[in-house]
Amino acid sequence: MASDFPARFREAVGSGATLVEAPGTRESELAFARSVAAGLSDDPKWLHCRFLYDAEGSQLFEEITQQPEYYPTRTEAALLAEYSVAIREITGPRTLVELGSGYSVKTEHLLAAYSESAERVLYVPVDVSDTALREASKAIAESFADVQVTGINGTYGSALPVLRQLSPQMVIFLGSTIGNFNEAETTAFWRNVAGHLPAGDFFLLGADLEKDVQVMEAAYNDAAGVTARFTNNYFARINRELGANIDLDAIEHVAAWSPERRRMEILARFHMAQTIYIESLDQAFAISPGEEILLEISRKFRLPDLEEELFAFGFDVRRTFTDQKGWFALLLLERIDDVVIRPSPQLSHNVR
Ligand code: AVJ
Repeated sequence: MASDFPARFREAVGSGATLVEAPGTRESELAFARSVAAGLSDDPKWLHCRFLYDAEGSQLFEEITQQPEYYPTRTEAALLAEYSVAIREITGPRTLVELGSGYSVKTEHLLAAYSESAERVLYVPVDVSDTALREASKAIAESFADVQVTGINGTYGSALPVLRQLSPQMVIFLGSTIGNFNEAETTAFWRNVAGHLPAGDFFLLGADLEKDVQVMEAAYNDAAGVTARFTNNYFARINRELGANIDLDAIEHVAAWSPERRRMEILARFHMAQTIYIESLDQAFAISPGEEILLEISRKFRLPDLEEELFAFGFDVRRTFTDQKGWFALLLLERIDDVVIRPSPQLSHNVR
């Protein structure tokens, strides 16, 4: 029963377990098929970006982060290396909860800073991949004797009901994954987090900032073609898991900046007609030559707008860390009490 999860999690932390599975984590066999069918029935067509990250896709994404054009990961890692101690000095000792932790590589800077000043640090990584969680907790146990890892295998949402019991804490959400959410999803996300995070707790957000269009577009069109393979893998996965027979050579990877929506859009353009047949649903979808399917968005942010939006959801910016070029930002946010209404410096210097 879903309501038992906070109690189960409390027991797991108490007994030092490395991993708890949140309810509903195992997807039904049909979930992928239904999601693909929903997107391909729409006009224009789209596909849920979540399904880009199967074992194959997650590995390709790791490879993307190592490409010279893909600046976000290394810029954020450098900020964490430089400012983790400053962040800990502001928040004081705390439990660290990380949404979408993956292999927790960048987080090691924070774990080092927080375990330096406390006898014991609890780290709660949250991820849908249990393999990544297991490998991360093993690596952390080897490097940090004073860090207890109790991970949650589940979606971001599944972790929210346990936040109340983890206070004082800092929730970490890195990589500008927030940019994957459209406006409606972003609103739902911040509402949900704000509703579960007690006042006085902190939230560390990694956000990719607007910059030269050429720089942003190059990051999603690397010369080695890894991002193109990442796009291709979505359709290879449809073939593998849904019994389709898509000609992968018919697909061209397209990644372009949308000035209206201020986001990168990653699409697959088909230059030949295709039929995508989904076995389990016995449904077929026709793709016309030239048709494009939207796979992923990556919104880029302007700091004053982002700070204003966060304030409206009950998050006050305590400090913003950016690199010299101003390409990426780490925002250290404090959850403030809803009933306290006070003038916001962000809002006032934002009125231009
Ligand atoms: C993992 C969502 C942060 O938007 O930059 C990178 C995904 N897709 N290249 C991003 C991605 C293609 C990435 N995030």
